Amino acid sequence: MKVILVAAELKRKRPGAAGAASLDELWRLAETAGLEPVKKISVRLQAWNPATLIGSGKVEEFKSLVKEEGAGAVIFDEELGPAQQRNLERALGVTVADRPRLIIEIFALRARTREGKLQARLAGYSYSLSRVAGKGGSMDQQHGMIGGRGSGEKQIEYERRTLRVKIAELEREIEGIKRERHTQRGRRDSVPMPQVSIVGYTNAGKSTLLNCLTGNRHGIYADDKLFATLDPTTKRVRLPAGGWALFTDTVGFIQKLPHDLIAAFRATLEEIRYSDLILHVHDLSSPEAKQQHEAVKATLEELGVKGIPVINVFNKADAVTDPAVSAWAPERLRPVVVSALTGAGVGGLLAASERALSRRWGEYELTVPAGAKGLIKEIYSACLVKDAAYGQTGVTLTFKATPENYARLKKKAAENP
Ligand SMILES: Nc1nc2c(ncn2[C@@H]2O[C@H](COP(=O)(O)OP(=O)(O)OP(=O)(O)O)[C@@H](O)[C@H]2O)c(=O)[nH]1
Ligand SMILES: [Mg+2]
Repeated sequence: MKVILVAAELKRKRPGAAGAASLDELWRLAETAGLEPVKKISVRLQAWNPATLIGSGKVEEFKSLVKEEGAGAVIFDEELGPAQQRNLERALGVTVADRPRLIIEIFALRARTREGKLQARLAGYSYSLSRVAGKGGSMDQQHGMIGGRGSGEKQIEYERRTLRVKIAELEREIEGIKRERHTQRGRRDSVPMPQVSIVGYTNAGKSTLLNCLTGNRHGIYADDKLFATLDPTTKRVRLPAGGWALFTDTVGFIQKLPHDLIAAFRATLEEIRYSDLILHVHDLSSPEAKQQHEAVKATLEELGVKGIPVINVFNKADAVTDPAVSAWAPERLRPVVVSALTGAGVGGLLAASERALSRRWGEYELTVPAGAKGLIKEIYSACLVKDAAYGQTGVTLTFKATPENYARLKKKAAENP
């Protein structure tokens, strides 16, 4: 299906490269969703139109453009309010969507595992729920006289309730899978290994980097596509001194990542919070590296990731031809420059990872009531337990763990009198 892409910004904002880059990204997103973008348009507005985002003159222009191009949909880079979306659809006579909808669509198309599929569906329902909720006012205005005010509201209430039930079901199912994964992991790793999360902007080269680290170039699917990876993969990687660590490659981030998606993928993304080290992979060859860096940091913050050491990896060094492009790798980020494609610098990255990890695991002691079976199990699965002594007050466990993990468990123990 042919689609027209639109980015709108206010006139009083200085025109920046950011808007154009965002529109180019929207183009790639549309292609990823299997659509055929035919035109991209930037409009500069005096003010936002609450009914249609863009003014009525622009709406008319787009209407003829849609006909001319034979487009089946118009996609906006900005998030549209539910009423705006419907008004635009009515005026243009074709499907109107926004960036969040498109990204959610891509996730639904690309998810492979059961968990990934469930999470994508959950995001879709949450998105729809926010739309139905917003539908209320204008529906009544539109149909209040014909169907009677009451029936419109009943219909909305029914839709809302159905969505809520579906959302609750999906959340339960996802929670179940997450628990299963935790027990499986507990069983598998009798000696827990340090966990390293590979995060970064979509297409930065995370999967390629993990393939390079494991020495298996084709182990994980890597492709020049946005959101090539949706389901996390964990691989064991040998560190220079001979120990092992678990590296997890996961879904990439993007600017304006829909909140519904972040919420839906929380189960997957939460794992990042428990990692001992984060490798933040950047595409050094991208002129957008700086904006991408900020977008990833904001998403990590939204996920509640803090206090975990980060190594800023600047990838695709081999593809940097213009030195001005690579100028953005500020010293304060202590960049580790690599090429996952050629392997250059990857040995140094492993050594740096090892150094960061070795600073991380301390030895701790915690006394928990002998009856707190769940907590004891958790300590065994998340930490390296060296000793367990049964006494009057409970079990005293001596274990190695990260400070965050210890703080988390200590808090749980305190809540578990
Ligand atoms: N030139 C060059 N290309 C690279 C390098 N690393 C990755 N690529 C290419 O960049 C594209 C994206 O790589 P992926 O590893 O799939 O990126 P990703 O970060 O996993 O992307 P998503 O899973 O989509 O978020 C692929 O075409 C890779 O071949 C590199 O060091 N140099
Ligand atoms: Mg990937």
